Amino acid sequence: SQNEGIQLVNLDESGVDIAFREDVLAGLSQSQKALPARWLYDDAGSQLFEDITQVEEYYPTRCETEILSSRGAEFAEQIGKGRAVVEFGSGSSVKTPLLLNAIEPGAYVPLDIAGDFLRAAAAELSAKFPGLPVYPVEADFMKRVELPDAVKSKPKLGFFPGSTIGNMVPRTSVDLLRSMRETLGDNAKLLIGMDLIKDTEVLEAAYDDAAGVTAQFNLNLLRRINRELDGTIPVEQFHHEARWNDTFARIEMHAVADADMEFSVADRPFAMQAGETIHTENSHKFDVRSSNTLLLAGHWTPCARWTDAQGRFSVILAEA
Ligand code: AVI
Repeated sequence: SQNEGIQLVNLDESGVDIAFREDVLAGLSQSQKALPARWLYDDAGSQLFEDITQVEEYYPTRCETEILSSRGAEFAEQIGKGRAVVEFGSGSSVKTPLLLNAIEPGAYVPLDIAGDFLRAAAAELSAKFPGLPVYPVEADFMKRVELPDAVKSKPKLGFFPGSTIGNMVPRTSVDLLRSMRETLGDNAKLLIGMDLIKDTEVLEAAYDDAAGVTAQFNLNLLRRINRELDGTIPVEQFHHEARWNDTFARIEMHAVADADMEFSVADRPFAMQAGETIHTENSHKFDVRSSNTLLLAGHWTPCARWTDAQGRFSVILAEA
């Protein structure tokens, strides 16, 4: 029931994001209340996520960076030179130069929904790699994207780091992988980060750090609802919880109500009982078989994989 697609912003006459209001009202009306994780990333949420990547317990960014910086020679050998690197949801990625340094690409095509941000990041990257043609494309990459003519004849390498695929339920991630396959065409390769299943304590700590940064990230969504949708959610009566769901192999973030309560959002009344939760995010974790199965279902054949020294995170190369 979670809508995980990316949409262009559509505001009503009073400046309210219509999709946000619809998702929140629908999500709070379910028996298990749930909100699509994409709404976690307003300005404050995006900054809090950047902060999360720096906390000790949150290993994925550190481990993936270790792989990308130490395996350059192997990437070069497996991927080859001259490919147009198409990065999905490039954002402000600091990981991109690590890959580009290793493989001598023929062009770089960052794809992102946030146009201004995208162009600024593309300009910064152009400055670091003079001579590399950079073609930013503002697009929703959940669907097939028409790439610029200048890269059409080049073989492509899709790049999707960060285990962002893990934030989607399998049905959505399979659709995304198939769209990527269509966007990138025949002879394409895909380099994708996928976080690994590990001890529950390590996973839960990564999503519930001692400094409370992830808690703030989670509860910021409730504050955003109050601010943007005229809500009266008593945020101080919620706490953050990170739960391992072993059936679905995922960490779930929940905002747990500490007391019985009533509140309203956009003039609609809601009630929660103490202990009831709002489910705000999934972060799926993989092992070799499940990641291979997902890629194959998405029309990609895995051909190489790398993990960090502690075996916590994987970067997988697949071919069309
Ligand atoms: C963006 N994404 C890959 C993060 C993750 O690890 O699932 C989001 C996140 N949520 C809490 N901490 C980090």
